[in-house]
Amino acid sequence: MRFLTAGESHGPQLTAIIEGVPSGFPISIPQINESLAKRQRGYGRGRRMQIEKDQVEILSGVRFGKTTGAPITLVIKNKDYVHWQKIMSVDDQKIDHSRRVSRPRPGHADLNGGLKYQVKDLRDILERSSARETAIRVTVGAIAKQLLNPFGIRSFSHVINIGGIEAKSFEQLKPKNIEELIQQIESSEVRCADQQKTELMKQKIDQAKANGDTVGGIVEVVVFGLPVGLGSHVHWDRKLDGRLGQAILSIQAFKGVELGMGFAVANHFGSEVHDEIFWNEEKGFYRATNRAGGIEGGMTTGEPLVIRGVMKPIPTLYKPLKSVDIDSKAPFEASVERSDACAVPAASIVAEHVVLWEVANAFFEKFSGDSYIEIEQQLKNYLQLVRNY
Ligand code: EPS
Repeated sequence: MRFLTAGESHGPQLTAIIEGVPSGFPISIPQINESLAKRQRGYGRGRRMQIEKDQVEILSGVRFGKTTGAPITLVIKNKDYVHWQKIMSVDDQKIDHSRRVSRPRPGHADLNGGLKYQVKDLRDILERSSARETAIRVTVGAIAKQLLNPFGIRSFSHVINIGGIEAKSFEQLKPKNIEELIQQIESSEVRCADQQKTELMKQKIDQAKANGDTVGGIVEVVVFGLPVGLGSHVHWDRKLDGRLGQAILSIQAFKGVELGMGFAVANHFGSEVHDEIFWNEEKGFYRATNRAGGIEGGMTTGEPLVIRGVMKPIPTLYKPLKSVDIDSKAPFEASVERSDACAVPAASIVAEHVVLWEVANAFFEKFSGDSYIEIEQQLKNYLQLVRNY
């Protein structure tokens, strides 16, 4: 499968076209909208989120609630567009430069993009580099989620650090009841299972906001029910961990990614890092630990996939940062722009959905076919082979 997205932050809409989706998979629009609503929530979001009410429209590829095998077109309308029609006009007769940007904001794509594309209105860059685009990527991931659902593959995401306030990771939580954990995450305004840490994280966001500043953090995504052997060891671009790394780092403002123990492996001996292999009649092959985060040799192990990403504090600050005007070359202190103080909770939803897209792609490479029935049969055969190995 593949997809493209298009659309500007203050343009009329965001669009995605997904190609290669097999037929016969149920698609629920309310389920996609639920993912979109979760991405819009979260303590620390700015005024823009009060304007938008993201709802997906499906314009092709789904009929009577099921995929047909044809390309799926997804659209989210930008409600804020009504205020930006002149500024974002396609027509060269209606040029309005009143919101021209000549002052590149440190930490954004503005300056590099302006130099690279040789545009003198940096709005041309910021409109597309904006994290508004993550809304449409969540819809793509929400389709992937529904393609994986019939095979018992489930996921969740949560926040384990905001501005240095750390909460337990999935491995540290060792939850006995996943549904309970998910409920705790969903009831937290920052998507953190720990109530006390939720309050501390909110205080940190308030503190940043009061100072005209922003905070980043760490999100974690967990995917269960994966069969062994998605991805491959044979080539660089077939390794699932490499592909997941690309997916996470492609999210606006993400600066790092780790799987399982991640960077902490540097502090340990090999005997403390690797997952020993066991076998019994009931489970077949299994590991008693999951330090690898569910991937070895670029392939899934059958244990839960555990991946984290770190998001930098949003670079649009009320507190001015030094920069240089592209016309006068004179230094200035960046002007005030509307912004979020923290978008880490939203980013955890984005991370989950980009991960699900990569997982779904790897799944359909292994179990390829044009229809649900074909794919289901292949999975059954393969699981039998694994069982009898
Ligand atoms: C963003 C800036 C803000 C955020 C936006 C991402 O938008 P605006 O410039 O319109 O105030 O609200 O995020 C979204 C619109 C969204 O849907 O997540 C940026 O510069 O990246």
